Amino acid sequence: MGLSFSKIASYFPRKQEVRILLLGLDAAGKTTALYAMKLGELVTTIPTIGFNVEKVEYKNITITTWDVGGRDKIRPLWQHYYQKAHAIVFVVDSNDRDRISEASQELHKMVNDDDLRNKPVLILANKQDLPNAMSIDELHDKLALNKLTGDRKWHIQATVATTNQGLQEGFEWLANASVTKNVNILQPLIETANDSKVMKDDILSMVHSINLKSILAKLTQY
Ligand code: G3D
Ligand code: MG
Repeated sequence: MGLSFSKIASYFPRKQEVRILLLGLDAAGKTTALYAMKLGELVTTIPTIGFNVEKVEYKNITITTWDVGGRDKIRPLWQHYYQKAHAIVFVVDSNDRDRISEASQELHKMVNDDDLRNKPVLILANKQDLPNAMSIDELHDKLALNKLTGDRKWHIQATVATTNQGLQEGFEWLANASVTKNVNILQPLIETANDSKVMKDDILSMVHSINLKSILAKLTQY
């Protein structure tokens, strides 16, 4: 079943800012998923520090994506996005048995981060069209999803991003999970577009000075 972004937008309450992080190892299918959803313009920012952030905005919804894994030095830069996120989508290449444990480690590092605690997590078990793809049951095991406990809402959804299958179901779940009870998620964001431009300029200028400490100090202000 296909999914259009206007449909995704209709799942969420109007006028409420919704920020979704779409993360996963490289080649999991994140960019493909964003295109499959027929989003607006995909904007890539901050390429100079090897931290490629792709972002799409549609009405009140922003989806931001980057590749996770390796490169511990740039992790602190993610924190800003973590703090502001309402929900997380973690994309897994179901066919990549060699890197499934790395994907699992990244997933758990992410969900255990204080800034993401209790935010809903949708796991997209992507590339289900490939004959050797791991099943949902196998992924449940390999990704140690039984460790996602507590108040957190999570869901694993089989997808084929290239043919836009499963994305609608996944995002429907996410929208439902995002609009009930959790006060953080319902809290409207006060930030303006101007704020994010100031932040971007700040990051770029800090990056040019290549001083990770000052970057960290500055990021905590947002
Ligand atoms: P990323 O943004 O997470 O790094 P991409 O991943 O979206 O760039 O996808 C990486 C490769 O996986 C792409 O192939 C893409 O076409 C493919 N891919 C994404 N989703 C699926 C899927 O559901 N099934 C299959 N079979 N392939 C998928 P290329 O060849 O362009 O590198
Ligand atoms: Mg990509």
